[in-house]
Amino acid sequence: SLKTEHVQALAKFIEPEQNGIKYFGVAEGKNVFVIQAESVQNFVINTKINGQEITPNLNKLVDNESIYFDRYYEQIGWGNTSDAEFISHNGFYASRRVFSYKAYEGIDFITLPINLKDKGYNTIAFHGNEGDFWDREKAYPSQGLDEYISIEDLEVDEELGLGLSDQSFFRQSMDFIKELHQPFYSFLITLTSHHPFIIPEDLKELNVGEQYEGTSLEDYLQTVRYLDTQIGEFIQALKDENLYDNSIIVVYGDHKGLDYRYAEANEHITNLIGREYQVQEMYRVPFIVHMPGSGLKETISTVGGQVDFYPTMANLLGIELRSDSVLGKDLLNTEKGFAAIQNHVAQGSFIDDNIVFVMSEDGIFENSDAWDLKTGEPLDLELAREGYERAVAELKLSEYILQNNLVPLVHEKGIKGALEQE
Ligand code: GP9
Repeated sequence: SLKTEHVQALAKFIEPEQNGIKYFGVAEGKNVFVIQAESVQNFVINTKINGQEITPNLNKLVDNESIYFDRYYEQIGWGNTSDAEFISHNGFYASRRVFSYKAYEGIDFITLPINLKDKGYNTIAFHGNEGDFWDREKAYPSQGLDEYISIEDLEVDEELGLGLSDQSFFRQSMDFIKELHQPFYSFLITLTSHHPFIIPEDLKELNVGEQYEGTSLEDYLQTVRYLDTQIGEFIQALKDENLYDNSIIVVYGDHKGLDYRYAEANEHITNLIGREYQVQEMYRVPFIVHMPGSGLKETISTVGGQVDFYPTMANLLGIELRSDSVLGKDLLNTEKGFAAIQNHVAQGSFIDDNIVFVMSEDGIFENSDAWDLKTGEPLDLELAREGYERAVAELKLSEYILQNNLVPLVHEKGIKGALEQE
């Protein structure tokens, strides 16, 4: 049966229960700010253009009492930004049929915000676009996000790109935040750095130099820099409101901004970063957990993806989560890295600590490509077979669990236990 097939496929990949959890509860009881940063890719971190840092504020975060995951990958499907939210909060993959909030409407979830509510947190989400975009308004209550402040609740005093400017967005969000009962979980989805990356001249802070002037890379970097400035100001506002010391600030990129298959952008990014801009770099987004007062500063280079957000955050926030109740892993306590990459056409692409594998669009393994993660050299496809099988198994299993409304049972019994009982 399909179920037996899932259980068998999974048994091959499931990792043993961990003993001794590193960093468990180090951020317990703190207010949590999660900033889902529109289109922010990892290559901007600690990179300079024409002598200037692209993201001085994010660089400062990385450098100061943060855990920085520098091999972290987007795993979105059709639902772009909203899938990034879904995967991160649930520890399951995006639907392959339609955006996840729609595909999985009406089922029972257990999410990071729900766990935090059980610990007495208030939960709230903010976004400077229409409330019903991506069905967020409808989906958020079952995701454990009790309050949702969208553009209808804010004063539209400065429009940029798809909606309210990030500057106005962060400033107005603070008016709500300072009234919240603590502790709280506050999820902020930014917008200005959305494709096609257009902001007025007077908001452009970078002088990219002749080489990049007027290119799509310049457009992209100007909006990323703009967002970086707003994040810097938001952190300053947290300090001014005496919220900084008892909070953690988490930033991650939702998905790529510039496609590596776009020759012009590829050439410019390759020049900028000094190595070839390829598929692995395109999917790579930053994940930074800044914990003031923790004394912790670490870069974790285990390969992971957005599906790992929930178990990793649960660990830091002192939430007991069975390691076999989600498809993600706690990246602070995982030896072997793995990230299944969703793409719209064929399942099976993945990145692990050694291999980048991109499944051919025709769905035929033999027509696919594999490279060495570190050197970029082509690899014998057979080396990628096990990872490919794991990626397919995880994605199918995720869909099976969600479609059959098994999340609560899976949290109670573990994936294997739940499927055996079902
Ligand atoms: C829309 C915003 C951007 O509200 O989240 O969506 P995207 O097109 O990136 O999915």
